[in-house]
Amino acid sequence: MPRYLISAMLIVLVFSCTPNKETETESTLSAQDQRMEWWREARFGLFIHWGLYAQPAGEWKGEEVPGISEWIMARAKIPLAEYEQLATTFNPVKYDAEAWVTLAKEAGMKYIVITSKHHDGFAMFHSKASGYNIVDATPFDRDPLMELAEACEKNGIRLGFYYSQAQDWHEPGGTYWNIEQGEPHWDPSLVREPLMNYINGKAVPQVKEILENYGGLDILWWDTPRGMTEEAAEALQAVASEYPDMITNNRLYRPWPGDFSTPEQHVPPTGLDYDWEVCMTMNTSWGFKHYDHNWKSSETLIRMLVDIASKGGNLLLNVGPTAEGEIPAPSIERLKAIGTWMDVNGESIYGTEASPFFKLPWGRCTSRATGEGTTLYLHVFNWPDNGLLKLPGISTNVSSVRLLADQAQALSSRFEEGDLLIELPAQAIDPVNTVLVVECTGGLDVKSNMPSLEEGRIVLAADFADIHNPGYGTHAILKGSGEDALITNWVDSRVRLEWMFNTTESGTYSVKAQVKAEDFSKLLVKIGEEELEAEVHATGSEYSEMILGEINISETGDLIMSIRPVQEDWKGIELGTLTLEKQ
Ligand code: H79
Repeated sequence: MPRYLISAMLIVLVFSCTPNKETETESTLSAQDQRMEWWREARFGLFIHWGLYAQPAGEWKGEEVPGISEWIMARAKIPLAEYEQLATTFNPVKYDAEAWVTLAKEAGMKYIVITSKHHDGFAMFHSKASGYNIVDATPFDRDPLMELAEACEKNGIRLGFYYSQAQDWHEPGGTYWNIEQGEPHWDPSLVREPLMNYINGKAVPQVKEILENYGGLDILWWDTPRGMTEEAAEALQAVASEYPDMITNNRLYRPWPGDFSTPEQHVPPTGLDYDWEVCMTMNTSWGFKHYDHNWKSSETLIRMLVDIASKGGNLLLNVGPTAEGEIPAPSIERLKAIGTWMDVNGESIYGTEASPFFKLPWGRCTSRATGEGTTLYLHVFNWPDNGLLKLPGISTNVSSVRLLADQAQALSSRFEEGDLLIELPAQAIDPVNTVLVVECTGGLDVKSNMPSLEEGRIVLAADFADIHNPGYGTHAILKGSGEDALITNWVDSRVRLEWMFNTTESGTYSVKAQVKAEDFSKLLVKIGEEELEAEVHATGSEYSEMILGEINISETGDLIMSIRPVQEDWKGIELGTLTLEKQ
């Protein structure tokens, strides 16, 4: 593709990232909208990381290799010739494509994305372009991706292939993690060649193969544009462009629009303007790692899917099958639990749109436009003790409120001071997430409940914080709600908190916090460019209200305040409500 076309695509990206849709050309918008239609409806897919790395499974020569298992070749600096030996024994005889696809389908997933070639360079499909592939280089005389494509076709599941287009640790022209820093490849026997040798000799031919031979892919999932050039991106995009119905992600090059963006291992705090898909592991590694037992609970995963849907995104949830070809039992258990929930509640996920509310302390909301108005699905994570569920700042006509799991039961509701109050049964039907269906007729007007300046104060409750926990590490936990909400277990110094708030007045504000600390700690409060380093002294076992200091807010409007530990002075604290007080 010529350079000017790439530039034109980037311009389209810039425009399509802005809410002003009128700036897009109609044809661009409708072609993209058309191919994205099923994906936006689907909301939930299965990511599969499967390759030679499943065999060492995080261990090399008796040593545990830290990090994600598919990176073992780079992390343990394994020479090519040694890593290649894995192929000679890779024989996943227990592989059953139909079983994998059925498992995904029963979990409520609508699509699957599988690694056709990861950074290690080994193709999990039959490739004429490189003999380093599962059919030609292993005793397993089958093409597992062909079998998967057939099972997907049979079961009505959409299929995508992941292809690591830049990093290929096996090729003289492929890139690797530190190539941009000028570091050599760890294996000196790999005599370097230009990137384009690899792109033209392997990546382009293999991408052609996967697009031609597997019945037409629904998604092509690029990864890590490390060391990519515009020329390389153009060559690969030219192949992808032959398939206008296929969706691609934003990782071909940087910056690159693709059809959707790809937050990895974290859920963005609010919705994004562009289509987006969170990719997430169930434990910590993507590829199978035999001693990675850090499993997220089914409850966490169900709520994560709902959280993402409430912000208008998709979830691509990962499994890492073993070298024998089996999906690990803890993953199966979780997929089944999600499936049980989706069987009853899928309607509140598929094809829904983002929540019209800023935040709901008791859970999340997804919505759907109907002929008569809007259906709101209220996902109640925390069942209120007083039996009343408050939907804040809403004005509409409510024609009915029902439990999604038990439609026969109509619930009473009333408006009070601009809020909708719903009378709930004494107990949640599902302690993880009980869904209510609120049918609204006519218009729907929601007044934002974003914390804002009132009578000189902005109150930032702990349950309005976005907790940014590290992918690997101890996670801070929110307990309680409203005035009683607390952030507990904030011991990892990489955890940071963020609040969105609105102010109509710039100037100096004092920052007050309810804190419990057993030891001295330091933290950094930041709003815009302004920073405040604050000391927290030991409070003993009780909470106490303390003034952290003063901070200048130079702008008005919607702003973000973040709090992060000062790494060297962090013993851990618990945090209740924060208040900004105009001086
Ligand atoms: O396929 C999965 C990851 O292998 C891949 N993307 C997802 C979907 C990915 N490749 N690179 N990254 C993600 C960025 C993370 C790189 C790291 Fe590292 C790997 C950080 C820690 C381990 C490289 C190796 C840098 C430090 C060690």
